[in-house]
Amino acid sequence: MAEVKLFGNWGSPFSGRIEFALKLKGVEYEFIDEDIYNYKSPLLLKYNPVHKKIPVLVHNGKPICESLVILEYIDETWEKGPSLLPKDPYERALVRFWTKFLDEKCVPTLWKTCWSIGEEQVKAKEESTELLKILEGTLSDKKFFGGDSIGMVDIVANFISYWFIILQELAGLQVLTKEKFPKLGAWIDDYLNCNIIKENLPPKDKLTAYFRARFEAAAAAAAK
Ligand SMILES: N[C@@H](CCC(=O)N[C@@H](CS)C(=O)NCC(=O)O)C(=O)O
Repeated sequence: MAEVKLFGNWGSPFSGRIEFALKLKGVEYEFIDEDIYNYKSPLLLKYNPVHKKIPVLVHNGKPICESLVILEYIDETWEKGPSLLPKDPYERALVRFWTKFLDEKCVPTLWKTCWSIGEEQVKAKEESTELLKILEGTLSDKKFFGGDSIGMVDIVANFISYWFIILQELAGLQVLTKEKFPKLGAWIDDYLNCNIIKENLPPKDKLTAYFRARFEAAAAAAAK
């Protein structure tokens, strides 16, 4: 039987992407929870010597790194279960375009909005709003970015649906609200309501406590 291991972290949205995809496909795997910010295991460093980051999927002893690469690998390797990418080459190109947009633009800007202060935060907030407007337009009348069912873009956008909502609340921000972005708001509800997603999200209390501690540490460091 195929041996599938995921080196991840319980609270990471990047790690979550891979867990959701494996669960959607019905692939059994062993999860190795790396304490990435304190200690990186020798196996993680062996499997991802270039970036030294989670997630890493190890399939029959062979490592695959970078979540977008891993998601495509999963889709191609386990064809049973729902497809994460469409078959049509043009549609596949569009999926890659949007996942790249999410990773290169949306995730870093939304993250920065929560962790910066002053002028830097004002600018990041404005940029985040513009990026969210683009996503709102892309959703249009679709239930999911993937159409009627969850696809790779939805999974890659998971940071926005859950992690960012927790972070913006802790930061006292209201960048993404249902009033400002009704389509994204409906997408978040539908996405988080899917059983596979709901059952595999990190517990809200635990994630909130983890981020709160990081916020307090950042504030203490800034006050020094
Ligand atoms: N581009 C990577 C990003 C993964 C990533 O940022 N992982 C973080 C955890 S959320 C990590 O391992 N950080 C450890 C470090 O930066 O040393 C991907 O898509 O897989």
